[in-house]
Amino acid sequence: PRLEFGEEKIKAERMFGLMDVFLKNDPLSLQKDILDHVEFTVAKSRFNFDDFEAYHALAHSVRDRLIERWHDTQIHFNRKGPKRLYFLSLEFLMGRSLSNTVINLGVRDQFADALSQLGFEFEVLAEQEGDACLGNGGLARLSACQMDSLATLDYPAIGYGLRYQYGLFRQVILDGFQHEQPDYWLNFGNPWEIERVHITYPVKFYGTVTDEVLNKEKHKVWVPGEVVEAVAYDNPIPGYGTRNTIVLRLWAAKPSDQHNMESYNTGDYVDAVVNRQRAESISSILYPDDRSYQGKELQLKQRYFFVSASVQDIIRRFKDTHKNFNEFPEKVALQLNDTHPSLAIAEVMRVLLDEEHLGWNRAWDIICKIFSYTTHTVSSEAMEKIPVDLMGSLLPRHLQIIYDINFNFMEKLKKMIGLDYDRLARMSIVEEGAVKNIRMANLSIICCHTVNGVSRLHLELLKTKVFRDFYELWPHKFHYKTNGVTQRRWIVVSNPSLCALISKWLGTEAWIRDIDLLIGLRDHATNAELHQEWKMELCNDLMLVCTIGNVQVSLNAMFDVHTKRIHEYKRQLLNILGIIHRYDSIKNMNKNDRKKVVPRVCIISGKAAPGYEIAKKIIKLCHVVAEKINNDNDIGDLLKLVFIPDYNVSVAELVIPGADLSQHLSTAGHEASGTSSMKFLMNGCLLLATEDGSTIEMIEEVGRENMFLFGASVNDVPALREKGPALKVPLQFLRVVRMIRDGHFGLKDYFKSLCDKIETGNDYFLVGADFASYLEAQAAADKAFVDEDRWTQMSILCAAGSGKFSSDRTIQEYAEKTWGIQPCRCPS
Ligand code: 7GP
Repeated sequence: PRLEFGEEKIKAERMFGLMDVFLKNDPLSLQKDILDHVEFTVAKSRFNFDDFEAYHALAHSVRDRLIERWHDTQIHFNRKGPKRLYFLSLEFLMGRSLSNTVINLGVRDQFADALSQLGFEFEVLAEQEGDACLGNGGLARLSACQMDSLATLDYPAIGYGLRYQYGLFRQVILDGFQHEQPDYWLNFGNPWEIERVHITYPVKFYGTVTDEVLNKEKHKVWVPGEVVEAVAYDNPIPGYGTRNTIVLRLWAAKPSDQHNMESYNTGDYVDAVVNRQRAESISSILYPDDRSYQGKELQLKQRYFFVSASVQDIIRRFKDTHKNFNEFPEKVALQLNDTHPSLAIAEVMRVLLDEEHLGWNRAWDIICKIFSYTTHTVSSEAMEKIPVDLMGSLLPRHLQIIYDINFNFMEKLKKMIGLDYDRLARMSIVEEGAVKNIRMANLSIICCHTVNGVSRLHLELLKTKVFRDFYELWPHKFHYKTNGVTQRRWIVVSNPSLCALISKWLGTEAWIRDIDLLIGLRDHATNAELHQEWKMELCNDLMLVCTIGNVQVSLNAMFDVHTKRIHEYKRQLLNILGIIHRYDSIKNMNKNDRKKVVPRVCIISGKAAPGYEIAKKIIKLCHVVAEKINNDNDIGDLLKLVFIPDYNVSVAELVIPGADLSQHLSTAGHEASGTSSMKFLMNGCLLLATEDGSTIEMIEEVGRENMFLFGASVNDVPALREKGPALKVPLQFLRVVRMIRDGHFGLKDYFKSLCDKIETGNDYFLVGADFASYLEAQAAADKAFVDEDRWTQMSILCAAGSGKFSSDRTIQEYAEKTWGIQPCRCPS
């Protein structure tokens, strides 16, 4: 039975009756749909079209089904009127959509059958799709996983983001160096989005603020100097095992018709058009640096553009059904994904004050009830600061509001802590100095009811270091929700054979929605039959090998994978030094000892921010070392090193299922959580890791004995750093660094600064201090790998214990403890 529609029931039933006819999922209907789209959407003859055209027709047929469910979900939400979550993020790393969508809609096999009768293979067409890379790294992929969980768990949520025309740069490696190429991902059209030409909002910039009297009360009026139009592009996000389909609404900039009318009269017609065109640049490019905020005007413009359009949309939706803003907090929860969207605080305040005329106290009361904030870093460089001058010129009214919020806060604070000027200065939203800055983290903490960290350790660091002053003031605000990833994409889509195996042994597919069931695998952890099948499954390495290309690798090698953004704190350098050490040791072994060596294929992949010189040197070092090792016939296939260029979601989907061992080497206290480790763990890949971020919680879930842990703990780190030049590093470490310095791999001048950075006394990330313990963990991994039964059992136990790290669990915690929203399930 379909939805009930009140008075419109009859009309709606007739319409949905028609839809039913259109959107049947039997092979014949699907084929007809696909061919219709070939003929009328792609505009190719249905008798002659290639894989690429078939992909587009297929994608449109899938999209039709998405749209139907999305409409039904919207109607249902509108009828029920639940509190909604608005998830604001400047970054979403969605990757490809096709495979994930058909799986969530439950029509994968039907489409595959229909296609095969048309002479096409689903997998081949799926390869035609490019990645949507509208984000940098962990934070952005987390948003994508969370959208999947929000839809699957039936939460009434909307994601808001920016529709960048250029996603994260494509990494091209030329002679071992990273080069960045623009990712104009919309080149061939994007079948997964729906342009909403009628959903547009004006966004204002620059100008002046004046006082006006209205009904005897003074009001601020912002007269902008520039107006740009925001257009909505909707990307439906289907839940799994539910009809619910939510939306990710991305904003694109286009020139506004409201403005610049004069220039048309003065004869500057061409200039005026060129100026209009410039408006579009606001949403044109994703900033590729996840380490620091540059204080660039365009970036601030981008952020405000996104925030203003989203806030207008949210308030419009509220006002469609409500008159009184007192009810706003009962209907609206706004989640800030890091501080990037935190201008939303000042924007909502501005709308409530200047447009809705609520008065300061009422407006402030609402602000304090609706916003929550999650921070994704522990590094103070990554904390966003906006120069006051920049803010004052671009957003003059917002600067006033932020000053007012700060004034009130400072007055209150003085009463609470007295005249402790250092602490007052640290907690102020305004940072004094040569350049005055607005501290967006302070603004967020002061205005949000909840501040979340992304792992238990992260919260500890927030409390004791990063936000200590604030924690002491408001301990109740600080919480954590350990990150999670979606098992739909990271097992069901990317590792279908493991998915089938798990379902077979658990006797159900229910774990795809209810991840806690995975624990049931523990009961079979020593079962010989499962071991046999699991080992076969792990042998999927073969797939990986084929894609690695020219490097000849041994099939019984251990596939050792290290994939993530290149950062000093993530210590790819430690891995490379370890590889050099392994190479050097093998070279010095006699024939007999060499027989005992476990062959390794080391895979490294990741992008460096374009301006991050040291990270780029690490990539080059990886290539020169690979060049040397891979061409050394003397060691044959005992050791290989492969750098996979252009790491993105699709590459991750390929390597994660094939990995035996994965590395997570951050210096303890630097990785807020880490999420790739969760994907590896779910896929039964063993972890070689430091006790950092969410790894600490993994130890509790899968047991220390099933992981290879090493290195200084968070508590050790300060003392080690303090030692400076007196810090002890092992001889092997000095030896491998010396090899690089001496030009063993060439380019000794080029690598000098890299070597200097890890010299004792200089080695902030403790590569030398952790080296001995790293080698021990590697040796333990080799030893375990030889014992096949032990390794297989460990692998099964890793997957079995990975349930906690599903984003379903994370989202449910957020919903219940932070956002106060309830599931709202659309009848199917
Ligand atoms: C990352 C963190 O580095 C990572 O530890 C965490 O798992 C992930 O967020 C998701 O919470 N941070 C970013 O990607 C980032 O851009 C700058 O942080 C604010």
